[in-house]
Amino acid sequence: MSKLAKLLQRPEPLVMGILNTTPDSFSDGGQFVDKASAEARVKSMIEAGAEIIDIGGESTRPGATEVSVQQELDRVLPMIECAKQNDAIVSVDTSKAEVMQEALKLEVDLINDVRSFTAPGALKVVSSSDVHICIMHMQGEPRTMQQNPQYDNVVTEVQEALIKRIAECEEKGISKNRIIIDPGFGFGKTLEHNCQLMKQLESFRIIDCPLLVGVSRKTMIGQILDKDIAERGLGSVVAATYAALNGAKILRVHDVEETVQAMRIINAFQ
Ligand code: 7PJ
Repeated sequence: MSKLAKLLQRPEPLVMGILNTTPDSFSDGGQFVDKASAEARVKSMIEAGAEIIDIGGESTRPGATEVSVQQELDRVLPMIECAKQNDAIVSVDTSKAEVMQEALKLEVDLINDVRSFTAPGALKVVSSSDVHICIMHMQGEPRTMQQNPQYDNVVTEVQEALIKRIAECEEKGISKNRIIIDPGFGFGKTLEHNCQLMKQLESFRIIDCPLLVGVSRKTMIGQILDKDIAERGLGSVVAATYAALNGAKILRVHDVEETVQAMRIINAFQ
């Protein structure tokens, strides 16, 4: 059994620390682009208790510029090596089959694709390995997804889409025990949709795959609190804690230290 599979059997949620190596990512864009500071960031997240490091080289922010395969590889591969050397479980946040392929050569543990492996060749690359994958729900595509998101029932529609995607992955030979699911907070969803999903997070249990939740510093936190990105830390930790108490197994966060503390507190009570 893989290291990640073992950890997912544990009752306590896992904290996934975010490392963006992009100059234009919405929250920490530009802060970690040079190798030394990115390495320092990886180390400090691990010290703070992050068990997974999620490494991304392409911003999915609406309006973000596209990056080439080579650019993304140049950003991501050195950081994978760094996180590996520091004994982290490594996740790569990418949609490109070529990047997935190279990351797999470095024995990453998880491929996290906000586009759910819909790019040419992506599903094939992961199906011919035994890596874990995270499939995320998104309505539309990053550039335009926030223009006019619409659902009759956001919770059932997101669940149905995830169930359908799991079946498609299984058809390609990816067994369900390799799949992690994510409702995709903020990806083609209004504040109302995001709140509905959070309110009914428990109901994702019926899908029977580990649930990943990423709300860290997102617009929804800013909308509820009327705060800019730099001031969304506390709200993000509370939202992650709510998610953990309602079935989330992996929390994708920027504020690792604070989230780990929150998890220690709730674990002590359970
Ligand atoms: C998510 C992600 C998320 C997963 C991003 C941001 C935007 N991957 N990648 N789930 N968000 N699985 O960090 O706000 O919610 S990029």
